[in-house]
Amino acid sequence: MVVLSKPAIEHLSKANNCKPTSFFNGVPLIDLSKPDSKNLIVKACEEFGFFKVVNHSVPTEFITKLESEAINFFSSPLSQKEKAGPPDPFGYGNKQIGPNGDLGWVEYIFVATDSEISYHKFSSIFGVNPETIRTAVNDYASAVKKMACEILEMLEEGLKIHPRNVFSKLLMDAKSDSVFRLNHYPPCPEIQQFSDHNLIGFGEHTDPQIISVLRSNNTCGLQISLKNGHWISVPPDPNSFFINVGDSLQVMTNGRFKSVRHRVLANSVKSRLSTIYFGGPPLRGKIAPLASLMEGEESLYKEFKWFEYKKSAYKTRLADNRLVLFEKI
Ligand code: GA4
Repeated sequence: MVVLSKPAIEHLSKANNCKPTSFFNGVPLIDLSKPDSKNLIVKACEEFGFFKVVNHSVPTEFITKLESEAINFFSSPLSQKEKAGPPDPFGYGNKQIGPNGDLGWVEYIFVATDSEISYHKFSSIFGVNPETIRTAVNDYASAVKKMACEILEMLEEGLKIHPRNVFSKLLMDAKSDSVFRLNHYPPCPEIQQFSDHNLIGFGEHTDPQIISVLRSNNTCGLQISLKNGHWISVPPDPNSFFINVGDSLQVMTNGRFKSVRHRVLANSVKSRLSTIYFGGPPLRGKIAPLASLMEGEESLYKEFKWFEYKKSAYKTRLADNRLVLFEKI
């Protein structure tokens, strides 16, 4: 059994009035092999900032390998996992999310992909022989990044943006600040005693980057917030990927796309494992509404460099609206 370290469950956040809801069956489903997907992706980004993709190019063996390495790591003794923490921001984290006091019923590994920092961090997280998990993360992350770029290129076509590749080139840049996390939500039997609320696994937030790609095992928990503020439960699907619009894409589309607010609820019986690739721009990458999307419109946001937004994000709490500081008044 996996034991999470302190703080105790009483100190973790609860989501009120959210008895396990039935699944929402309206999550847009995009078949990447179909010619009309570019328009459906645009529609999904406008309506939900969220969609599910099937017929993707990520090899199943990369997914299974990473999942088995993650299970191995999370089932090791807490004392051993703790040697790899705390996350600063990279490393092993347990209940504490970010530097500003956010807590959740989750343990995780957070790493940079494809970089020197990542090499050193893997060695300190996974001890003397970090190569197997490092290879599993890098193979998986490269395949997912390729898919994320294909999706961004479809979006560019759907939006009729010039010049093309304006989003995907930020992720393809050798200095792209893309990061990766493996989240493990152990079952929490105590929550069966709560009558009118759920325990928060990962609190509500939006992702600061351009696009995030999530895959999970078959355990439920992920919820997204609709435009009207209602939370809906996303049916898990280990064979598909879920795509989130991030804050930076919201800015580049001048608010036409909205970054999706999402959260994860803890499960009383089953363990949930998810892997998320966050596709970000290079630190000095410029984030501003694209001129070709603004014909006749005023820009809603101040122009900024990604490192400025990231620095500001790390001063916020998870649930904060981080973009308000960058809105034009
Ligand atoms: C939310 C999305 C990603 O998980 C993340 C998170 C980051 C962290 O866990 O270190 C942050 C959070 C996320 C946004 C606000 C700050 C930073 C925790 C936090 C309180 C890795 C990211 O990029 O931003």
